[in-house]
Amino acid sequence: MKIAAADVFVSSPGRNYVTLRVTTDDGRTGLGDATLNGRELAVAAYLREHVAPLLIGRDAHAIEDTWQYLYRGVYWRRGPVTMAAIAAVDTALWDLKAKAAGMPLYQLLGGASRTHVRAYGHANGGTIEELLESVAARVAEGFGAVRVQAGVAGLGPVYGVADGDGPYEPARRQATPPVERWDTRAYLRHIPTVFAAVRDRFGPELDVLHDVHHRLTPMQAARLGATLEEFDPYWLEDVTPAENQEALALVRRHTTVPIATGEVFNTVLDYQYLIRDQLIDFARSSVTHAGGITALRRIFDHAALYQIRSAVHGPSDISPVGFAAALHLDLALHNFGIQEYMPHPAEAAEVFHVAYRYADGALHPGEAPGLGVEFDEPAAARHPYRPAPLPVCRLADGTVHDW
Ligand code: GCO
Ligand code: MG
Repeated sequence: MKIAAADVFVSSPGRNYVTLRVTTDDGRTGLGDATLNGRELAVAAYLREHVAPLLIGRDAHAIEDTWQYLYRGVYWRRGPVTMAAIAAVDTALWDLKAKAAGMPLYQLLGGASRTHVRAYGHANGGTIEELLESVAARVAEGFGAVRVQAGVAGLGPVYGVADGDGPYEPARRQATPPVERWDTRAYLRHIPTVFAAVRDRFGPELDVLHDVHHRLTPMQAARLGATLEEFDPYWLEDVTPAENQEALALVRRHTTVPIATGEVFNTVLDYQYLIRDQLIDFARSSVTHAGGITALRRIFDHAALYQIRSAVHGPSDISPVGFAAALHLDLALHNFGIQEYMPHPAEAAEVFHVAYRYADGALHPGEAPGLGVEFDEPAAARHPYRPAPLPVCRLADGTVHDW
């Protein structure tokens, strides 16, 4: 099974996706996701110009060797662009190997450790009342775990809150990044009232998650955690900027609130102290951004030594290919925690035909061989790439803040 072609597609069915399709000399195809939200064309060029030519003629079964060749072999290691490109190749090769074996991918990863993959849904609202309606909608869909994000009075659109009736989508189809306003003190005053209202309406059993999106200092995060403990959050996510692992040691000293992080990490080394020093409870990297199935499995195996569980990043900017890969891993891992589930835009279903399914707060990758995703090339061509940057955040005096 030698690699005969590696084609890169950038399509925009509702939002942008970068898809790698590897074809073998015996006519099989494998898919990988290389979507890097707002920087899609950089990964597409990396794959087309620097990776695809090296793949031709290689043994498609040699997954580990190909991973090491693309990681160690280039000298310039790590980084979101490189690791998304490696992830796409790795995922496509796992898809091919599982198809050649005639099995769903989770079987090659050790088989199912559970009957289904528990998921959390997103709820948001410009006001607390709107948020409560949104939580009620997720609960009606069967979710027992819901992420809650609410607007802060006076700030206008903020991270996690939908603009209009549709689902929340941070990237905007416009030439330059939209600007959002931020005020940490207003947020810190507001968020306990959000948790109080959600607990008051939905009781103690609902698992309530919240994403801080990297905006606080360690001491602000520590105080927030301590304040929210009485509402028993399932986790607080990304409380401080991701570059400084030691920040979470300060947070940990002051609160027992569970901490989740990792969606912007791209290697196990980004977790080096977080895992060893037990500073987190959930590791949130994705197949797409952390170097593929091979590398993410290693991160979670390392985390398992310290009772840290998986919580794979699953926003709409992970394509159905990357999302299916996550579900196979989720089903097989012993230390699975929970899976984020944010449905894709409706048009994505024209391009990606998926075997995975959602029901009653849970997902299953399905029994189709490989990942269980088919890519429709003509449909993708009907949805050409459109630039869509992520927002930037500014304080009242114009200072750029962490987004
Ligand atoms: C999440 C994330 C996303 C990111 C998005 C950026 O928890 O799902 O924070 O909503 O903002 O992936 O591209
Ligand atoms: Mg997040």
